[in-house]
Amino acid sequence: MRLRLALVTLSTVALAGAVTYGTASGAQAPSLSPKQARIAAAPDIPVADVQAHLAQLQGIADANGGNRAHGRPGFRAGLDYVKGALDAAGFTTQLQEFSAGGTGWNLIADWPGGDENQTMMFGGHADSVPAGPGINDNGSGSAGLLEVALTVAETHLQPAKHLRFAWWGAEELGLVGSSEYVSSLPQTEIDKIAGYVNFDMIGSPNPGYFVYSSADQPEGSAAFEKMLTDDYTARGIQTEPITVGGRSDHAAFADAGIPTGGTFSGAEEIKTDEQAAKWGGTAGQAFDECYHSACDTADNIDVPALDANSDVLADAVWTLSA
Ligand code: DPN
Ligand code: CA
Ligand code: ZN
Repeated sequence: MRLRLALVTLSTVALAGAVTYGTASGAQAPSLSPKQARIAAAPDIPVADVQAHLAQLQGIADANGGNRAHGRPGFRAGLDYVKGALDAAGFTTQLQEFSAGGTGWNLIADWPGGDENQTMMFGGHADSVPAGPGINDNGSGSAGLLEVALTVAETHLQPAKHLRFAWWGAEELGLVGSSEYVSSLPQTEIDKIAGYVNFDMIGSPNPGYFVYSSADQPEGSAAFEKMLTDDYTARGIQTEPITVGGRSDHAAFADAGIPTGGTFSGAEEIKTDEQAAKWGGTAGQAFDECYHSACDTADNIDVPALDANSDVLADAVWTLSA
């Protein structure tokens, strides 16, 4: 990990050097567009590190009856894996307990520092459905968030805003954990949250690249939509806006008047011919044929999609907390 980050730093320095001074041989340096330069500011997350977390979550499901569902032992075991890694890295973590036909927990992780009156939050749900291990839904978002949080720690990021990550419980029961969290906050705390960006299903095996639309959201969300969309564009990936509405954990934040955004690689919907033309994959097939099924296992992941989406997640954290 240390070696990997040293390399990231070196390549960033080399890139920055190339912009200013050209290469050592005196050849004309490739010039970076402002967007490309901004991407270079956030670390490239090695997808193998995200996959390693997914392998852990798969093993935890295997050892706990095949799932990580609310009210089942695999849920808490998966959350404890995430918490243990964050605690070791220097995050301040809390488990928020709630009950919903069984005990559930949210995991909240604060990165010390930054202006707490302007707190940027990033999160996704940590529970699976009872039918399977939930590796794409939502091991993918959980693992991407974890690896980006660990990279914040490794790089000793000192953002201007305060950074808070969240792994929600009982999303699959109807957004229970994230709703509990938002309703537990007094208005004075709500007012300190500058925004919330959600990552739910970011490695779909027949992927699409969707950015949460700001069309039906409060003022401020449009900036997140633009930041995320521009980031994919700079990577050569076309996106589509999507109205997620009440289908994921940003909803309680949006309802409380907090700007929200997110990315999504598709669930049970069918990929159209037009979408397959721009994204590859198989038209006429679901973005995730194993959605909410026993086959949502470690191999139910498109690795390039998980990689791009994890890198966009990192860039969102770096850019929106700056
Ligand atoms: N909320 C997701 C689930 O856990 O089933 C599905 C989903 C995510 C749908 C994002 C739309 C957008
Ligand atoms: Ca990467
Ligand atoms: Zn789900």
